[in-house]
Amino acid sequence: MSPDPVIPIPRIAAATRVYPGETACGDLVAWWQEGDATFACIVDGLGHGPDAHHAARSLLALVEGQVGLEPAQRLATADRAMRHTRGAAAALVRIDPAARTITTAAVGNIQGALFAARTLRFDGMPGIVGAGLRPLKPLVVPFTAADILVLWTDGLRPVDLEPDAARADPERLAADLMASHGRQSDDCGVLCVAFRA
Ligand SMILES: [Mn+2]
Repeated sequence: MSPDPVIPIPRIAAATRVYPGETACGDLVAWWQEGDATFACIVDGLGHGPDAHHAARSLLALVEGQVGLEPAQRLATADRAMRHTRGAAAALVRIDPAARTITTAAVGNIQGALFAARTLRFDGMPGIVGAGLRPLKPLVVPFTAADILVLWTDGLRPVDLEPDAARADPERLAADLMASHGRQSDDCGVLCVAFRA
């Protein structure tokens, strides 16, 4: 079987929801392009409210500012720069469409899964970004255009997807997962990546 010559284009969408009664959300998401690679990050500032939001904002600014470095290196740098914040759980992924690989690094109570022919789940390594990390082990995962990547904070119950979910529009999927899996007891965040052109 020859590889599909069409380079998949990541399509990303996310949903966040603030803890009832708070105005600042501690769960944040971001994604951006660096050359041919797409980066995506989901972060859960510890607790909720303005201090959680501040920690999450700090992490996003730090990881976006380290062009050329691997996801694991970026989280390690963020860890050292965030000691004055209350800290955060986070997952940072780099998607390389031509190589069809996802490089992930995750710390703390963040979960991710690549829903593929065989679902691959990855949890955050124990720890908190900002509280001192042990060396992070990056994970490189191959993907196909039919797969879907979902990252979520502990504001959502564990996500499982039907095989045909990959056909869904990621925006719709993120909104549906928020509605079906989001807890009322925390900030919530979910990020979905589809690869079908
Ligand atoms: Mn949380």
